[in-house]
Amino acid sequence: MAKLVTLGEILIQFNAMSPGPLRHVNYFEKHVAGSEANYCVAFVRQGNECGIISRVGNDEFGYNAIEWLRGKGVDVSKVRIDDSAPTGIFFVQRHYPVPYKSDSVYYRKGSAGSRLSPEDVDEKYVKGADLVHSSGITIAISDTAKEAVYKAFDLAKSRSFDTNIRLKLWSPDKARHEIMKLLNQFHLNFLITDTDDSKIVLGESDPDKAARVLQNYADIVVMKMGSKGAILYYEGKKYYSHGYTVPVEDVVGAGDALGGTFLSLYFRGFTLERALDYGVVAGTLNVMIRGDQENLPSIEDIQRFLREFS
Ligand code: KDG
Repeated sequence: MAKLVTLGEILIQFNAMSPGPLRHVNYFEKHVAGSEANYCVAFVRQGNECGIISRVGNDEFGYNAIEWLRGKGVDVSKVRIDDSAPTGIFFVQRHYPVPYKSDSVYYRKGSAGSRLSPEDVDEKYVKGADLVHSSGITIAISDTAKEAVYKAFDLAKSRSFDTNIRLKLWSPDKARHEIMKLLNQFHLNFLITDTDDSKIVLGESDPDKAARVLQNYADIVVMKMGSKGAILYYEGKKYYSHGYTVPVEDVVGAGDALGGTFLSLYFRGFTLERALDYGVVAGTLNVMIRGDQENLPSIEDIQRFLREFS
């Protein structure tokens, strides 16, 4: 069994029960989210192990996050309860003002998760992982969280990074600068990104052209293409995995479902191409519900989807 370790903030998500501007939404549904937590749950769902290095507040939402992730089989032994800050939360506004899109509204400044720091990174724990994963969100939320990622990547056997640029957390210039700095410092085994992010980082929204550059920094580049699927680039090869048209409830978390499923199945011995096909199915099912972690399919469910829906 492969072991993944991720570093990032676990958030509580309040997802609007109805579409439209949040000022008119009266009911919200609570979910556990946060990109690296999503990756962990997807990785475990496909039969591997994952632990998350994080902090939550000493509050009900912090306990909710720990108990939920433990229930999903994630190792939460490195989630520290921080007495001096609350668990971060966010709200999801859906289908407004752009149909089929979601907007995240954060209440996370000064949160426990943003107080993640290098002292939370246990050397032995990180060295024991087959793969260490983090994202642009974690290097954006605070300097100490960024330093934690650098420390873990320094110790890691192999590294995965999802650019996941959230422009509510930093400016495009800052995102470009920090992501390029990380890419220049660490060679990645996996780089997971999309064309919105490559436009910010490289000024290039053509996936092939962007991937040509990004392959200088990573062995395997995955370009998430939303409902169009995803493209894989490695060793000079390109593989396109087509997407599916399904009813969209909420797209938040779909990229993490794709990435976590892809990585886990690759570590289980799938070819990169087949792992990507399955990852695209996981991302597709994810957009059909509210919440980031509840529709993650088993291998058998993915196979049934491929037999009956394609
Ligand atoms: O990728 C999904 C994440 O964006 C969501 O779970 C919340 O981690 C989150 C963030 O920072 O936006």
